[in-house]
Amino acid sequence: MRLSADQKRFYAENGYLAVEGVFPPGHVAGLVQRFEELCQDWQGEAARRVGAMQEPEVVRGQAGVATTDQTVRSMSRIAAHEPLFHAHATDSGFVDLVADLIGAPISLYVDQAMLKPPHYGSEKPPHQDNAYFKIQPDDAVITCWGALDDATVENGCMHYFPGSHRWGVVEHEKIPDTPHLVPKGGDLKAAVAVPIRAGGVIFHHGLTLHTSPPNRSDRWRRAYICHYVRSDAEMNALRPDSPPLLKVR
Ligand SMILES: O=C(O)CCC(=O)C(=O)O
Repeated sequence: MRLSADQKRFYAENGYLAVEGVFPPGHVAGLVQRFEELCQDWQGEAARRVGAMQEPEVVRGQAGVATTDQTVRSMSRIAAHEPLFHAHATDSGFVDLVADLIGAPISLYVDQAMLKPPHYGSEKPPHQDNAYFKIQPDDAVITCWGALDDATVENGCMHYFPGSHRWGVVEHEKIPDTPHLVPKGGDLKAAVAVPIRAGGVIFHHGLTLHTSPPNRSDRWRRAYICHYVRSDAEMNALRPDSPPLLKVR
């Protein structure tokens, strides 16, 4: 599969592009099963290696439920430890689509899972990824948001601010007592919901503002997210002692 001229134009104009059916159902089922195993043993060694974190409100005792396998919120740097996720991040058909949008050579900058549990999945406040990554040029970084469940408005699908990748880096401020950065001021009501089925991927530019609402439904909304960078870019937030990035093309 390669992207059409229309798809590339849509990405250039809007700063995001949803592509259905990038990964087959068997691949998605394998990732979901492994996430379920990691969540079941969320305090175990394998889950610790991939930085399994619980929903903050549940941890703070504000949700009225205990921390369980049903309240795990996120994991990070999974491809380095888990073969199925490594296979996803390096899949050549998938990387072809990334190359269509940012060119090559390409490395995996970082990968993460955002697992919005039923009922307790929290909002992801609006932000630009490159406000964190500080990669130059800005268009050398792309986020590939892989849906592992059908993502809908009800279970907290991604929402984008079309064209915001042309606004430059918007000044962000920290939400007190959280790791989140959010834009200072601005009209944040203009976001467009982008539902997508399991197996689809949403590609977004490093400067596109995005957010996702809470999951109040009784279904999971799990995503495996790969952030790629063109290997010749300047990576200003990488620590000097960071391990070498995984080259994917
Ligand atoms: O999965 C979400 O709800 C947020 C994901 C996100 O912020 C990202 O992919 O950069």
